[in-house]
Amino acid sequence: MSKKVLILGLGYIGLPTAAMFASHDVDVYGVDVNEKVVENLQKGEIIIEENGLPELVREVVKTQKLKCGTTPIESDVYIIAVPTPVNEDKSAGMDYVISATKSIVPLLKKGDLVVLESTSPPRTVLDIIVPILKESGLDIGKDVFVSHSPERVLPGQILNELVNNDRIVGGINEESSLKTKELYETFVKGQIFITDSTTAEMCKLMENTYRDVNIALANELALVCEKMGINAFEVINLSNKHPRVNLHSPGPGVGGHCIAVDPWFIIEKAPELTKIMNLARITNDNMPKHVSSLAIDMLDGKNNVTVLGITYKPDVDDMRESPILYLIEDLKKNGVNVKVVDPHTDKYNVDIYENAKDSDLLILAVNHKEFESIDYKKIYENMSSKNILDTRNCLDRTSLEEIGFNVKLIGSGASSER
Ligand code: SAJ
Repeated sequence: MSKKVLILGLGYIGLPTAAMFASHDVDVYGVDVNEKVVENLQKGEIIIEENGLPELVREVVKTQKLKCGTTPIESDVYIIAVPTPVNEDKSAGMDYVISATKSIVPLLKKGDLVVLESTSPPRTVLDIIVPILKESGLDIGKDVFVSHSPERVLPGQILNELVNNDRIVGGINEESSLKTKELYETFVKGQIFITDSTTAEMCKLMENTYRDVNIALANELALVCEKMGINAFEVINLSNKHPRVNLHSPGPGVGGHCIAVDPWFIIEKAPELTKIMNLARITNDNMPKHVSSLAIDMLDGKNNVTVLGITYKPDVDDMRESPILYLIEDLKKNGVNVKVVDPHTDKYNVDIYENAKDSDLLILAVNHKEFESIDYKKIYENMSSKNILDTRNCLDRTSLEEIGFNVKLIGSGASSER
């Protein structure tokens, strides 16, 4: 493609997208307000962990297909991939989207395409983006084309999913959609489906809400199974043998920048109509507190805990909205001493055996691959009390009990010591 592409926001989505276009022979200019991100990138270095991304970025910076800076320059295509956080009052934080859009207004010319990738409440393109772009004096829809094409990639699998996932494109008119489809055909091998911008916005939100509500259902089941003295994971495994059932997994809560956030963007638009979504959010947000109370029961008056994993899910370095942060906060509030081990973070990349020493309880909070090779016999010898709480159903209970541990699995009946 001969068109130049400018990407605003070089984070978890913007940077891989920029690198992907650049590796397909497109001239890409990345913009980020964070000078450190830009300085590093100019040297071909990145500060986020994502499979295959460092190599790809190094290559496209070297070939000069990807350049970057802190302010936008004239381009043909502008892709907005800035964060849309949720505010304290659960409303969508649209400030970054607004300032990114404003920053390109003086640069717009006839024939340009503007694509919003950031996950946004329904009608953002129509009610926020288009009115700002109109300040350019150009005819939006005729001179300048506008679409929403939400990112749908799974952190940890971003490069693969950017190429292979199906993609939704929602333009403000057909021409906008077609131009956006053509843009992403540069690297997307999945199907590209065309719709209007508000439908595209709602699709993205519903995908993550579907997952949130289903995880809440699994978490609720876990609480019931704990009460009934049966194992929720066994119930789920057997129930999922039904051809039309796909129960999700209970856990210590829902983290990350997407699933724990996106349902609020729908709820905000129709609070009176979104009771299930709202309740799912509350159920999932309560899980860290529940895990904390299970831990406190197991501690039985003792107070040294070692938490394994602090990121929001396995094998990523992202701690945003991680439920484990809330778990730790609640434990500390209850006077518990907490040590954390997490090989994916700089701060907690510490020796597991050293940090489990004198501990009264080990909480397996995130099932990182690195934890699969833990020598529990070695840990057992140095712990003060021999308790393990598994929040992910990833430990072999029988072999731990053979070593002598008292094991408790979230969503199941009593621990080994009945
Ligand atoms: N989790 C559970 N139980 C489950 C599944 C997940 O407790 O059965 C927890 C995880 O531990 C984690 C959280 O939910 O804390 C979310 O993890 P995830 O792997 O389900 O999803 P994300 O947030 O990493 O990525 C999601 C993806 N959306 C869907 O799968 C519908 C991804 O495709 C989106 O692009 C991304 O959100 C996004 O950016 O919106």
